[in-house]
Amino acid sequence: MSLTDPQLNEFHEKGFLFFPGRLEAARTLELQQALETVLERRGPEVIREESGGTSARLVFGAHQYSEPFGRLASSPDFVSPVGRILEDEIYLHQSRINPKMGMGQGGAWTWHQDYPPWKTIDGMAQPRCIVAAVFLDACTPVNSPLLLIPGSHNHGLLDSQPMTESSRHGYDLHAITTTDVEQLADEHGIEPLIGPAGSVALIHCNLVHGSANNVSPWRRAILYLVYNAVSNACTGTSRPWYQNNRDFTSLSQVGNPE
Ligand SMILES: O=C(O)CCC(=O)C(=O)O
Repeated sequence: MSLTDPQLNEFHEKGFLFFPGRLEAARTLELQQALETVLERRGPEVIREESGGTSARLVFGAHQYSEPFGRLASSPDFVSPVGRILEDEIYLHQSRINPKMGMGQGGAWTWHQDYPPWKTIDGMAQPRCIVAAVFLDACTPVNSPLLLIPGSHNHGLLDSQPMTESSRHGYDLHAITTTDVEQLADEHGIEPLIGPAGSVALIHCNLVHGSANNVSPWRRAILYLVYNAVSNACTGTSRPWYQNNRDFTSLSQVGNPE
């Protein structure tokens, strides 16, 4: 997947690019099958929903213990466009899957930017980081698609409050203020990411986003691959491997695993 100059301009203007149905059907199916095993996983890398019950809210690090996810994460399909946007060698800072189970089990995500915990906890100096969102299920208007505020990344790092309950559960979500959300949404609008399983979005780490809880009967799983520029490698060491990968080897040197 190589990017054209107009796509590059669109990324800088909107803070994301969306490629509906980007992965081949066979690869999407392989990931969906691998997801079933990943969701069985027990361990600190699996963060449960705060509402109680057993549903996973996030499963970190699948690229390390599930071969199809590992192969995808170092695929040139991601390494090439992300490297072009960041104009640098890149490595994978983190991967996480949000299965967003149906019937209200998959909880809401308040409006936030992804960068604050990486900056404040992991020591990521600059927001030179791109999140590749890979749809493992179809995202429709009814199963709580990811909502983005286009152009919000150009407002820089916004004031935010760490949500203590989330921190306790290992995921440090920094909620931005209602005033900022209202102003940004009035200025730029809100776009839902809707598309079939296998769709891919490349998202700037300062883009404001969120989602409602999934009251539909259908799961809405998305894999998030977080790529950082090698020259921006994190200096913090407090978080474990599955949240702050310390291997900064450039993915272009890992070779083509396809
Ligand atoms: O998948 C979602 O609904 C939201 C997830 C999210 O915002 C995140 O992981 O930062």
